[in-house]
Amino acid sequence: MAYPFQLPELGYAHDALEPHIDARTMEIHHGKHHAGYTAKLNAALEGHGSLHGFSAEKLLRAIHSLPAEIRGAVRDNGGGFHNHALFWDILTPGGSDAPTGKLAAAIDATFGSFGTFKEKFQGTAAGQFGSGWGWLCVDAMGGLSCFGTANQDSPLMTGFTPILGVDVWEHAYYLSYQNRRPEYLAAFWNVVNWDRVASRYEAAAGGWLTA
Ligand code: MN3
Repeated sequence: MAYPFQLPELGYAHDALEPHIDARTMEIHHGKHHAGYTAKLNAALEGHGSLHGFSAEKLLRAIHSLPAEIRGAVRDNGGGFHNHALFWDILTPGGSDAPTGKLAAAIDATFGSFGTFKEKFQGTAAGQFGSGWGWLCVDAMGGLSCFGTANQDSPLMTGFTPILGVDVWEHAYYLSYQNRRPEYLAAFWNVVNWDRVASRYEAAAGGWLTA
């Protein structure tokens, strides 16, 4: 997808992730917040025809090479566009408890166990000060890395490919959880689509996978 970017479909109903993520939050988050990032990304790119053929991923990977006058807007709104598209994609009602296959093996090899990984991911997301995201990413050599970013900063801007992300802006959880971010993060695991995360892992790790 390239300019003009369009708000991606959710792929499930607003209330499909209840009780873990409530319908009203999903309506506002997708229909207002994500739509807003999409519109502002398009507005930033409108007068820059030479960039209209590029995907959001490519624009974010090339952030330091973009014209200075739109770099901030693409960082914020391109990041917001791409981060949320990933987020909806890796959520599903009735997700499985844990990954299988190559991703499961890589998580065990990197973090020691799936349980240890969950603790690290959840701790990273809980500890992200202010608004931001918690991520599991593939690095440039196919390895796994877990870290947070502030605001809408995308891991793509620093050479990482995000495969699992959790939005920790208050707009993502405040209606149901208020200030109880750890409860939201604990509930998040119930709606992760591990098949999609695994697909993203295998696509990103690509040639580095030997198994
Ligand atoms: Mn959000």
